[in-house]
Formats: sequence, structure tokens, C-alpha cells
Amino acid sequence: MAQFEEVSVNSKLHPKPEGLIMQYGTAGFRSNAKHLDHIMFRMGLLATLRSKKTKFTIGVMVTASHNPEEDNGVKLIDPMGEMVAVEWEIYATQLANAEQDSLLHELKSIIEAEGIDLTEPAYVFVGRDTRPSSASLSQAVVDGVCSLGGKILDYGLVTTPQLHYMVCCCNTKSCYGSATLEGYYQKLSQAFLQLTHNVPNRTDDQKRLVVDGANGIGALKMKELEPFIRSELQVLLSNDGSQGKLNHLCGADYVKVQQKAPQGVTLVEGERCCSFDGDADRIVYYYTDSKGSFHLLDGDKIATLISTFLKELLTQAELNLQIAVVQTAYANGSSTRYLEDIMKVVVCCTKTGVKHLHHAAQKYDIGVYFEANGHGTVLFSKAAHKQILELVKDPNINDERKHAAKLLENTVNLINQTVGDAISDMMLIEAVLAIRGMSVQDWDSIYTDLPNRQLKVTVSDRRVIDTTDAERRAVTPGGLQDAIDALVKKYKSARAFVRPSGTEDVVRVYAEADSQESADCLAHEVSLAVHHLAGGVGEKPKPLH
Ligand code: 16G
Ligand code: ZN
Repeated sequence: MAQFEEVSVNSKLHPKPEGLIMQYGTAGFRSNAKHLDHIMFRMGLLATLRSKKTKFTIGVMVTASHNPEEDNGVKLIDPMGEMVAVEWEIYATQLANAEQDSLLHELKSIIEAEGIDLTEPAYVFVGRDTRPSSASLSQAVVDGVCSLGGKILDYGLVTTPQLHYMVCCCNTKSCYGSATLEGYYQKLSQAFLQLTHNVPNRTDDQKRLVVDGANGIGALKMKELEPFIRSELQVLLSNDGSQGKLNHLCGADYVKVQQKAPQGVTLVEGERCCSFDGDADRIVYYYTDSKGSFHLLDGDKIATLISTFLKELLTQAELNLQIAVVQTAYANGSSTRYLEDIMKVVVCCTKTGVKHLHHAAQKYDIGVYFEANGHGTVLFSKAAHKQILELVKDPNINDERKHAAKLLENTVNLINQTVGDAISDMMLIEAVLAIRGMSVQDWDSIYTDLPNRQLKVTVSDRRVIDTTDAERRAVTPGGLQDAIDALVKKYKSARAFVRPSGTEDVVRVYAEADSQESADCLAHEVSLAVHHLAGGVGEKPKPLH
């Protein structure tokens, strides 16, 4: 067929370095940008097949999120804006690793296995972040799509969640919104303004927010959004990309890991600040108190704020909808305890990685999911959304119920339900703080985080560690879990787990306890156990103190 001919010719312009093996990991392919040209071309091919198979538009985002500027990566987006189905992650890996002369064979085997009709049309949306390598890499995706006769809409510079949003809008025939940047800003900002503009007594201080754009795409997009929301929020943008390097000493990952303010942000006592990551799908907040201590409000605090707000609205609206919070093993024990014991909210724990949380959240009327690292959103089931809309229109209800229903309706419109979205999350958090008249300190004091520590251990093969119970217990190697259990027993309010990273060649260790010293000691002792029992490489982990 002529199409295969074209693939064959064009693939030679995007040759695979011989012997290079890569894996479609938790967040797609990621590595140094110079190894990715052939991967991009091939993901263009795969997205085209996925579109022909599903008869929907598929998205391809070129980004490496919080990784250094020299890296890049690519992720596929399924029709409703969710991460690509797991079975197709396997195809992605097969296609990426096929040597040049077996590419067509690999492609044909996917077509056959999926029963794809090549005469079907295909549509692919492409987006990219601000990395210097992203423009040429996204062109390689375009080449792949065109080689198989697919049609492209290249959105150019967009955040990851914006591209997810566009894909969902397109495939719902604009029910979710219009698939343009203008449409995105309009929908979100209108919801934000409706939530905030009637809130009494908001001072200028409360309307002000410092935003660290990580010198990336989030900064660019904040500048575009700003005129839409200016009347209710004054954004002070730093790390806007005009000088600094992407993710370097700034951004959500830096702030979360280092537990300190990013370069370029001078903390003023009590002033709210937030940081986006390099593709604006994560957000964390922070401030400094009167003693100059740094306080981080991570994904767990965000989930608590939002779920508490929603639960109150459901009570006021007298709507009987089940709300659940989905977390991972990294969620601070204090947050889980607060949600379960005080808020009486269902809490469920999944494996790390957005797709697992997203999937679990879909099981509830309202599923709030956040990873501690700041990635998260809220999902409303179709039935829940319908009930909310009906209540808003119901002429027979009192003002309090109507008001609560209206707030719920605007919340649904404000949150990007396709994936965690720093811009959308930021506006929802700002709206909730305004409506509830809370300062950032009030929010922070909902519960106190247990001190915790994360470490990494290098082992010869991290796959020797197999976990269960949402990664909270190690099944292999033998004896490791028993060793962890014995160590945890030595400390108060302690918890620890280990898991192989999905993005780096290391084993991650997490520990929490009633004091920082105990958390540090426990993390170190668990690291030693991993090093000893799971094939540690190099020197033994050293104590932190
Ligand atoms: C990826 C995941 C993120 C997860 C992180 C864990 C997506 C889109 N991103 O960045 O959710 O927290 O990996 O990394 O799923 P790790 O496996 O190296 O700890
Ligand atoms: Zn990201």
C-alpha cells in the first residue's frame, strides 16, 4: 500500500539509533531530547492508528514536564482527554524499539491485532511545551501522522492539560467546551468570576497571588489568562521564562522536593505563592510565617481544601452524592486521618501515576484526586452533573440550596476534569479561599503534616521489588517487608514503604513519623534494608545526620 511506502521512506528521515531501547513509562517516553526524534515520528504513527481505531481525535503532547530543559518526552491522549489505554502503552514501547528494518512489520502487527481499517480517517491534535527541542520534535510527530494519511491540528505552545482539554472538547462535539485556547480561557474565567465576584469584603491582599511559572509554558499561558480574571485576581508572575532556565531552581517539583521558595520569589510574611511545573499540570502553594518558617501546601492540602468545600456545598444543596478522595501511598498520614476521621469522607489509595488515580476517581459521584506532588483534579459523574444542573433550575427550592447548587455548577465548569491542571486548580483554590474567607494560614492549619522524608536507593535491577496494596507493601524480595515492619515499630506514628520508580532507575523510599529526626532515621534504616536485600549498588546509604 502507498501509505506503507510513505512510512518507509519518511521513517528514514527519523532514524532510530541502533540498539536504543526505551519504555513508555508512567508519563510516556522521557529522556534526553537528542534520543527522541524517531520516537516522536513513531508516536505520530501510533496516534494515527489509535484515531483510526477509536474513530476519535487523539492528542500527542511533546513535553518532559518537570525534567531538566535538555530532556524531552511525549505522551498520547485518548478521546475523552484521559491517558492512553494501557494496552496501547505496550504498542508504543514495541513501536519505539523496533529496529529500522522491522518498523513496518511492527506497525502491521498492531494493525492486525487491533483489526484497524486503514481507510478510516484519522485526526491528531499536537501540542508542545517551551523547551528548545520541542518545535522540531513536534514536527517529527506531524511527519509521522502525515505519513499514515492522518490530519493534524497543531496547537503549538500549550500546557499539557490544555491539550487534554482540546481533545475532550473536540470528541464531545463541543459539549465540554470549544476546542480553542480562547474557549478554554472563556469557560474557566467565567466560572471563576461567577464564583468570586459576589464575595464580600475581599481586600486587595486577598486578591493577590504570586505565581512561579517555572520559566515554562505555564508562565506564557498565565499571561494569556490574566486579562480575563484581572478584576478578581492580581497575578504577580515570576520565573516567566524571559530570563531563567526551565525548571531550574524553580517550579512545583523543586519547591516540593527542596521545601523552599524558588529562585526569583521573595517570600513576604503570609503572602500566598504557588508554583507550576514545566508543563503546568502540577501546582503547590506555600508561604512563610512570622518566624520566617517555610510552609508547603501540597496536593494533600489541596485535596482537603477542595473536598471539604464540596462536601459543605452538597450538604447545603441537600444533594445526596458520594464524594471520595483518591490518594497514593505518598499522601501524608495526617491528611488521610483528617479526611477519614473528621470529614468522614471516603478515602481510597491507588498506585502512583495519574492514570491510576483518575481511574479510581471515576467510580464515585464526585472523585477528588491529588498526588502529594500537586497533580490532581475533581471528576463529576454524568449523573452528579445532571443532578446539580437540575437543582440550579428547580424553581421550588430555597435560596440557600439554590446558592449552593450554583456554586457547585461553577465549580464543575472551573475544574479541568480531563487531567490535573495547574491553571484551573489555581483558580479553584483561589475561589474556595475567597468564598470561605480563609487566609493561607487558615488553610494550612486544617491539619498538621507528619514530618516525612523521601530517599532514593540505587540497585542493580529495581524490578526485583514487587509491591502490593497500592505500593504500600513489598512482596519481593523476601524478607524486605518484614524488615520494614520491624523498623517502623521502633517509631511513633510511623509508616514507611518502598517502590521502584516508574521514571528513574532507582528505588524510592518514603518514611514518616512524629518528628523529623525519627522520619529521617527511619528513611535511612529502610534505605539500608533495601540496599542490603534488593541488590544495592555502590556505597551503603549514609545517615542524614
Ligand atoms: C510521573 C507521573 C506522576 C507520578 C510520577 C512518579 C503522570 C502523568 N505522571 O511523573 O503522576 O507521581 O511519575 O514518579 O502519570 P516515580 O515513579 O519516579 O516516583
Ligand atoms: Zn507535569
